[in-house]
Parts: sequence; C-alpha cells; structure tokens
Amino acid sequence: MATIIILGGDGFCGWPTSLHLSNLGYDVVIVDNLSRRKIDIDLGVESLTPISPISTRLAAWQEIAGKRLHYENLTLGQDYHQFTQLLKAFEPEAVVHFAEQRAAPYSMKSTREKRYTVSNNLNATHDVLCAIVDSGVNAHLVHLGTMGVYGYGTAGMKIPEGYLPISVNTETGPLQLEILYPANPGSIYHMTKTQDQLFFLYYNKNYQLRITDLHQGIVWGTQTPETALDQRLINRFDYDGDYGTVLNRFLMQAALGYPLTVHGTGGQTRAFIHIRDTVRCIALAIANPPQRGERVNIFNQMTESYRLIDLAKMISEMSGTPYQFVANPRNEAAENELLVANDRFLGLGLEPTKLQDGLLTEVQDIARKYIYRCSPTKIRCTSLWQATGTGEGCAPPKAAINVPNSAGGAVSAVELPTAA
Ligand code: USQ
Repeated sequence: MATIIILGGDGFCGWPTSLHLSNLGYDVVIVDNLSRRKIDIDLGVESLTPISPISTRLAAWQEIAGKRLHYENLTLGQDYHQFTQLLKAFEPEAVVHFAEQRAAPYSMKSTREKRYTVSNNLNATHDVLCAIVDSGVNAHLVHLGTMGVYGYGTAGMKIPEGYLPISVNTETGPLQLEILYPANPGSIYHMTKTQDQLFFLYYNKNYQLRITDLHQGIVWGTQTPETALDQRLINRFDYDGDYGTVLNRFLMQAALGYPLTVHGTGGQTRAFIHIRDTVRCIALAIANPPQRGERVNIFNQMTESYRLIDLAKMISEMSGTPYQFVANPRNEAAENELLVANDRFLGLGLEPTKLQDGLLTEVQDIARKYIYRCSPTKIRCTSLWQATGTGEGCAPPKAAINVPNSAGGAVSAVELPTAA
C-alpha cells in the first residue's frame, strides 16, 4: 500500500492519526523533532496521561499490530535537505502536516513564544511546500488548519468551507467571485494558520500542488480505538492553562473537583470535534485528493458547535463540580453565534461522534484515573492576550482541595480556587 509521511506524528493529533493510517494498511513514516515533549519540560507540566517515549510507542505498535512505523527526528523549517531526501526516498502518496506549534495561549505567553510560533510554523509550512516541489514527488499535502482562521465574531451567516462567494458592483455590471473567506485570526498561533493559507494558494497556483487544508475545530477526547489497545500507545491529554483545550479542561477539572473555569460570560460559541473523528477525517481527505490543477481543497473539520456556558453547565450537572466565571485572559468577543457548513465530510461518509454519544464519560474516566498526575498549580490560564492585561487573568480566590494519590487512598492538600 501507499506510503504516508506524517509530520508531527508524535503529537496529540499526529500520534493517533499515525496509528489509524497504519491500521488501514498505509506504510507510515513519522517525522517529529519531539518539540511538544520539550515544551512540556519548559512549562514544567506533563500530559495527564502517562505517554511513553517514542521508541516505546513504535515497539509497542510493532508488537501489537505487527506493523512497523518508520521514524525520523527532523526539524521542519531547518533540516530542509534531509527532508527533501526523505521525500525522494519514500515517494509518499500524501504528506500530512501537523508539525506546528498549536496552542493559542502558548503563542501569546510572551515575545519569546510569539517569535517561536511564527518562525516555527511559517518556516515549517513553507519548507514542506518547497521540498515537495524541489523533490519532484507527486504528494498530496494534507494540512491541519483551524476554524480560527474565520475568526470568532458573529458572521451573520453559515461559515462556508473556505471560500466565500461575493458579488462586486463594477462599471460594467455585477461581478461574481469566489474568494478565500476573509482571515480574522484571534491569536499569533491562529495568525500563522491564516498565513499558511496564502502559502497554499500560491504553491497551488504556481506549481499545481495538490493541497487539502482542514479547518479543524477544538478537539476533545484523548483515545482512539488504536491508542486504547495498549497502555504504551496511550495518547496525550493536556489540561494545563497553555495547552489544555476547553472541553478536556472542564472534564479534568470536574474529576478533580476544581470549579470549571469559564472565561468571561461563557457566551463564546466554538466548533468541536472528537479525536476519533479527527483521524477519520484525515483518512477521508487522503482517500479523496484534489486533482492536479484543482484549487486548494478546504474542509471544515468539525461536527458540533457549543456555547461554553452550556458545556460548563452540562459537565457540572454530570459531575457535581460547580463552575465559576473567571476574568477572561484573552482578547475575544464575549459572545458570538456560530453556524458552520460541514457538508463535505458528511458527504464523504463521516458519521460524527457527538457529545451525547457517551464519550464524555469515557474522557472523564480517563481524567479520574490519572488525576493523581495533575499539577493543580498548572491549571490557571496565565497567558494574557494584551500587554496591559485587565487584571488577574484567571486567578480566582483560593481554598484547600484534596487531590487523590495514585493508589486512590491517601490525599494531599493543595491550594485551589473556589467557585465564585
Ligand atoms: N476557555 C474557557 N476556559 C478555559 C479554557 C478556555 O472558557 O479554561 C475558552 C477560551 O477563552 C475560548 C474557548 O474556551 O473562548 C476555546 O479555547 P481553547 O483553548 O479550547 O481553544 P483555542 O485556543 O481556540 O485553540 C484550540 C487548539 C488549536 C485549534 C483551535 C481550534 O489549541 O490548535 O486550532 O482550538 S479553533 O478554536 O476552532 O480555532
């Protein structure tokens, strides 16, 4: 079967995708410089789930599935020559590109993280495109983009899949056009993804590269059928204020009895997708490539939209843990409506995993199982969007809460916020 190169194949979306594609019969080559693991060390935090070293992961998959994952430790955006050689050696059918710094709060932490996110993400994406042309391979590039390229105001319409039909009044009459939906990034991270879109537009126009850009919503969940096969294959679960995404954070906070941290009014509406659907969408995108000469193929990779306060209430009722409103550290609209077109994946046969499908409990069970690994001091979001922040970020009042130890028996007292 064909070879697929997965850039960022050790990360939260990349690892389960690597296993899923390997399970489908593709020969999978993972390229990853383990930067996500290094950022954990810098931040002094770990995935809630105990992830294995990459060598253990690879050996476990070979033992369990009988399939070999090839691994290369390269830094995209720097190791250009090696990457070009890799493309020539494997002649992949597709290159799946997850190799970008993916956390908005991390990208807003300080000048250092802003500069790292911009240089890492933009150089990586450009080198991937340039190397595909340079090596002469006919690989389809599948890129993990974000719903955040559209911005999170109220659009006043259903957000289309990438392209917006417009009508312009000219001297000779109305002109119908289809343009890229206007970019409206909400963070430095999101800005890099909007810049990626222009790289794609150009390389597609000038070199006829076949490119699919997936505008993904907020991923929730942690395990897929493949990562659940063995403890050594477990996927990461980020809960900290920089990398944890909202739904997983709420579920982890609920497991800890830490009042759920709703930023601002909770009137923000966001698009969501379960990690199981992420990997299925990537497989569908690979199986349905654009033709040479066709414009960049854009999908909205999301399955449902929710208002944050409704999520907080749902999880609070499920768990008995209260929610609290905390000062919003971000610069974002307090409230927005969100309607998103996602017909393209549904048309290709995606059967969406919904919040109501029972998987919330599965995620909560995982959070409960590994809650002893959490550092309560890492839960607060401390990354402020504006240089002159409006105050305390999300630093609510403190109270003692007990965190169970791994044996589930003895407890250790720590300082945690109370509900407002
Ligand atoms: N939020 C809270 N409480 C928290 C954490 C977050 O209310 O404790 C709020 C945020 O203020 C924001 C919303 O939840 O309004 C979403 O935040 P998030 O951290 O879950 O998601 P975001 O920063 O947008 O980024 C994540 C991924 C990113 C992906 C993006 C998809 O980290 O890689 O591109 O989701 S999207 O949001 O659709 O652009």
